[in-house]
Amino acid sequence: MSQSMRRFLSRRDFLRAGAAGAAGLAGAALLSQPSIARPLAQGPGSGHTDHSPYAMEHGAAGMVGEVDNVRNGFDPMQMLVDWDYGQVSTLASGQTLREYSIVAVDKDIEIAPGVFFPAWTYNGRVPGPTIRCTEGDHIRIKFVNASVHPHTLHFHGVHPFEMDGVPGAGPGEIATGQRFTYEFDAEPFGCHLYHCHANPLKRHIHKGLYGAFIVDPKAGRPPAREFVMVMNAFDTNFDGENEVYAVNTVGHVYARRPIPAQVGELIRLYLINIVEFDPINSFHLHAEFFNYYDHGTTLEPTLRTVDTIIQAQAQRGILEFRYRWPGQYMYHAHISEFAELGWMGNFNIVQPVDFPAALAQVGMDETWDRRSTGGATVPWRGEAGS
Ligand SMILES: [Cu+2]
Repeated sequence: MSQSMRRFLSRRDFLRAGAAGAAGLAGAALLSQPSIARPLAQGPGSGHTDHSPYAMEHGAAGMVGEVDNVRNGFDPMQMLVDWDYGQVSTLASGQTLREYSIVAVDKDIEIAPGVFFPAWTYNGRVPGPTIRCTEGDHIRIKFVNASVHPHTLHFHGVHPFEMDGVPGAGPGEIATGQRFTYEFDAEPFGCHLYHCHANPLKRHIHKGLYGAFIVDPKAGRPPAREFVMVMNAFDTNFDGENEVYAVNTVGHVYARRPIPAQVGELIRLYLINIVEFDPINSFHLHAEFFNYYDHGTTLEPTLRTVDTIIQAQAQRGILEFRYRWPGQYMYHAHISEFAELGWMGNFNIVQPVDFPAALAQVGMDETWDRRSTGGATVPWRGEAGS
């Protein structure tokens, strides 16, 4: 039995391990990796500085230990803002060309402290790179399959049949060691995704082969602090149910490392649901309401002034909101079990003067700040002060 096999835990074990589900997750981590175990959140004055107010107040939502981002090769804090613009050049026609490289590789990743998952990945990370471009750009993705299974790249967007990345279309499934270049013009603008479409589809998706595909409108969107959040989940024992739920893979990561933002500024989330096995996921924001753009394909909200939305599998959209007062505001799936099993986080809303400290608290710096506020491929050309 491999080391990661021994660490597999059933959903029932997670829930049984503690009275509260999240305590169960912590308990599971405790059992699986005692060397990193330490007590659950002990409240203010305990000497622990990395627990969110939620953990301190409720005493149950923290997880024990830390996921090793270096070993994983990716950090969910960075994933919020690390847009991949590709290699940019201009075609003879004047059209912008963006060239991307995606390699499918099999890799064990740590999805909660001490809990490992034998993932299939794009570029060694789950989710794969966040591909970002402008409506009308020509997109060229050089795909190499270095995994032991056949895979594809299927984009949600408009493209010719042979670029659809499904069995029977164009090259169909790309075998181990083979390569194919997908190319098409990026449309429509919106918050989209890509994923593997090899058979069996459910398996290829839940193993980790998916990523965000953001197409900016030609006239841009109003300036905002932007984050990409891919809601995902992991079936660690392959029983057809998920044991860990998350945004950007690591359970409860943003509860432990609250996402910094400033009072009054526009916050824009590109939210995507790629959870398998559970038909519905949701997002609930605390203490504020947001406007929602379903699929991101409109410039006017499709829902106004809501604090909860649901997304079916592969559904996605854009959320926009501002916080009026400083504080640590929670957001989570309003499916309580998902929240307890990892899908819960916090924004750390601070005054501008306190922002550098809020960044430092989660190990981020001005580069992260610039990526979060300057991610768009085109400047906003509309009215100011939206
Ligand atoms: Cu696949």
